[in-house]
Amino acid sequence: MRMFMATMLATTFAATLTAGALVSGSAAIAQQKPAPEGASVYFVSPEEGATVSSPVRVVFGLTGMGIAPAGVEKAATGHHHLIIDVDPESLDLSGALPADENVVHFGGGQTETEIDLAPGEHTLYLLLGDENHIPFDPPILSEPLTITVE
Ligand SMILES: [Cu+2]
Repeated sequence: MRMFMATMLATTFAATLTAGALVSGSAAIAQQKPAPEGASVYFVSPEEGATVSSPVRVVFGLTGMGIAPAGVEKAATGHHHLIIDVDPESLDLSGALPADENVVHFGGGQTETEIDLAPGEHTLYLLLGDENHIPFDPPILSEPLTITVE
């Protein structure tokens, strides 16, 4: 009888843990986290208005927070997203960001990249997302960076 009770308890405990993991791992019901005070993202390079050649090396800056890879839950951390030639206001910032040619995720925690861009003018933004790729509230979004690719 004693054995049986112990087994029951262990089973219940394991089931609770599994349910908890499912809940915290689901982006569908995850919500925006409040943005830590003073956190901001910015471009270290290239400079605003720069004329560059493709591939373009882009270096990301972040103050007031830390970087953590996607899937790793840690307070006051996130990962970078590079928004290319779309208005961030046109994206749904209340849920997980899409991944396409206009919204590039750096879920490995990268702080720089090289991107191929066609000749002409391009506008880039940096947008920080949490471990579920959801922007913070309010969004931690850079100023637009306008560059010309020759
Ligand atoms: Cu992401």
